Amino acid sequence: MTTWETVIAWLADVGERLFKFSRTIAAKAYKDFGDDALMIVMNVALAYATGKTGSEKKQLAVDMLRASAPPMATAATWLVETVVQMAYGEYMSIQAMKDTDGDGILDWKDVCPLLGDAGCGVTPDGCPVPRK
Ligand SMILES: [Ca+2]
Repeated sequence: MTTWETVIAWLADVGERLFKFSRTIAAKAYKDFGDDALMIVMNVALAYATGKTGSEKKQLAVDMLRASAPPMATAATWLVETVVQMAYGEYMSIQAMKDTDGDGILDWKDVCPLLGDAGCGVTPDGCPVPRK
């Protein structure tokens, strides 16, 4: 189970515990709530790569999630904030594992993140070895 799958399972469990009258519906709503949070965090990060501080982006994500979340989830402010916080953690770990050009050198240590293996291998810092 990945960290995010654990978060989603936890949310489904929160939904079930809080809303015993309709466990299945609540668990599903909370799982979707978690997925929405991750999507919102990713979209905010893409839209505001520059120009907003981390806490401004987090607040924006909290507001957007609150606006789109199921009413039973928005009742608890702490839950919206906690889920956004966890979605940020997941987003950061996805970013940390990203290899855009697929050359096996992760983006964060790839000097040429968009130039992969052009047929002659890549250097240890991720740039294509020039054709001889
Ligand atoms: Ca790479």
